[in-house]
Amino acid sequence: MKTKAICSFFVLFAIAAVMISSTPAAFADHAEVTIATSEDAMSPDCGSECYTPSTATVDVGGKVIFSNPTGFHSFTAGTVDGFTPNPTEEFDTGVLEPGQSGEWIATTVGEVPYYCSLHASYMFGTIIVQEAHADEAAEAAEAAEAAEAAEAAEAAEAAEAVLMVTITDSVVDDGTQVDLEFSELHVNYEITATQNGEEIYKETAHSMEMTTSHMVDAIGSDDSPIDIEIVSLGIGPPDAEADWTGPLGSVATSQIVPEFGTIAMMILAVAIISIVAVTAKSRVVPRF
Ligand SMILES: [Cu+2]
Repeated sequence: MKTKAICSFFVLFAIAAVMISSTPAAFADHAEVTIATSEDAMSPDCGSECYTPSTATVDVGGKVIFSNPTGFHSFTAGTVDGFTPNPTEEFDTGVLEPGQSGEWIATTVGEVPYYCSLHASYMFGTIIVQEAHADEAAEAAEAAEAAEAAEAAEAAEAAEAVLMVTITDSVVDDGTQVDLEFSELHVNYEITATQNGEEIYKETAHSMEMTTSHMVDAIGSDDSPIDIEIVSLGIGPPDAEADWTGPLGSVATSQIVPEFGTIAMMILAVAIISIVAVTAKSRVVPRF
């Protein structure tokens, strides 16, 4: 019963969402537009809105209705040069009596100015004829552009991906177990252990999981700590080097000293290196 109620709520929600999302498209259409003469258009008092709206938009193939509720006016396509009317003949309703109307089907994209033949000195309007669904096309283009921008931002973010490694160690028998925890899966990396300026361990590895371990055959001491360095080679399957992504370069270094005991000691979680910063080896790393 409860499930049913929840389901019907979601159905209602979905219907509402569809209605909301389809509404702008419906408003964006200009299949038909009505232009009316203003009530006070018998004198220049009507100002810029002698025809209402004075600028109307219609799709190619759309219908313009010329409405004349009061007074005597015409809708005559053309311009007026001083006192000389220049009709262009797209349409001319002739003088309409109060309550009469006319109509015109737009056929060509463009702007059609018009005037009233009785009040040519002050009564003007413009009809903008546009491709059908021009608004929707513009909207779609805008949406596509936004999507593209989001994608680019995502790509940029991926390029700046951060790879972090936590190095933990513990003394096991007469060696040191170095545990690594990566912030990403499938990290290809090189691990190097150095003691007394001597490289005692070096391996290139791939971490199938977030965590992985290495056994170093030495124990660090105050006098001769072990330095661990992890260098990222890229993230991806081990046999597809060309597709590797992510940060390259030194990701983390740490120094293993024994006085904190043999139990796991979190030494370091450091280094944030973007692809660009391959020179990250010179990065300052906190030492313990
Ligand atoms: Cu008029």
